[in-house]
Amino acid sequence: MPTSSLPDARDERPSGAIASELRAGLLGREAAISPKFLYDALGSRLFEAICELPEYYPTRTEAAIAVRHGADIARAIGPGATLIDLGAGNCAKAARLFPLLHPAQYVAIDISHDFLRESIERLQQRFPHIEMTGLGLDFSERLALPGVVRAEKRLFFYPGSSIGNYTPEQARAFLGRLRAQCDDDGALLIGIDLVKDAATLNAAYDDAIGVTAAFNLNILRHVNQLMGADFDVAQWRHRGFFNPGESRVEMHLEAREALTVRWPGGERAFKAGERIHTENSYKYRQSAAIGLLEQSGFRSVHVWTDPDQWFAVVYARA
Ligand code: AVJ
Repeated sequence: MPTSSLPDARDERPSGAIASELRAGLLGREAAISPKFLYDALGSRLFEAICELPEYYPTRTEAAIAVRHGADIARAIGPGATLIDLGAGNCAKAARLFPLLHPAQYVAIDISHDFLRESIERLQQRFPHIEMTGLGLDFSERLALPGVVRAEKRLFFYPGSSIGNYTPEQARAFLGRLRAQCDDDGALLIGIDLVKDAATLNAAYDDAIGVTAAFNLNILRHVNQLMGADFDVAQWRHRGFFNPGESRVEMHLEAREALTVRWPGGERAFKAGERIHTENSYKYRQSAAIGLLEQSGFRSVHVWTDPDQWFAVVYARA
């Protein structure tokens, strides 16, 4: 009988640790907030809306690769995997793999625990025969998998180019931690966004109707809630642009006027035009993407891409 456990392993860090991480970021010479804090319940919904935008090419390009090469991908992986979905969100990408992949167990992990709970409840009704577990936790610094997660044939699934949120150095460390949790049959199926022209990238991260702006600004509401800060969203504007020197898109929030943000025990003054860095989204050349996986201890890397070479789906064996 399949079992389904709902997101219960909430972010295991005490809320004090989250507040001190946020404080350190806000007090840096260049203020920063980690992109993982974009995802509260509203942020997860806004990200779903971004994925529907005509300008935001990654989701539909990755989905087209999965449709076109799904049979090949499934053949490479084989049935009976322990499918571990990192940053599962609405679980839609994994759900489309189920009929091809026939996983033995599905483990969905996301920092946005309430959103994940609703997603996995819906999914368990659609696929009652697949054993499912939801874990509401932050896996960015360490990945502590509870005993319910099978050790055999783990397939870490990291779609959407979320790896781009890490610097290449951080990405190698993160992927190395996944590799260390694989047995000999373990593997990784990952989506990696590729370098392309700046106009396409700029439009994707600064869309015409302002959904990405809302997604970025919502981080301030979430931070207010997490650390008791008094950010006034109306005092900030969204910036999203490609930085070719670093091969990454950057998102920032820019102060519209001079202002001071206060929280229990501290404050930070911002000049007009001063920014908070909220996200990096690194874009790789295909050769660099393969190198990243090999340097993390994965091997026999197989790459599928779209005709424009905008996005890569990569399967790498442990
Ligand atoms: C979920 C990290 C892959 O970097 O494209 C979308 C997040 N930020 N629009 C990305 C995002 C702005 C997205 N990832």
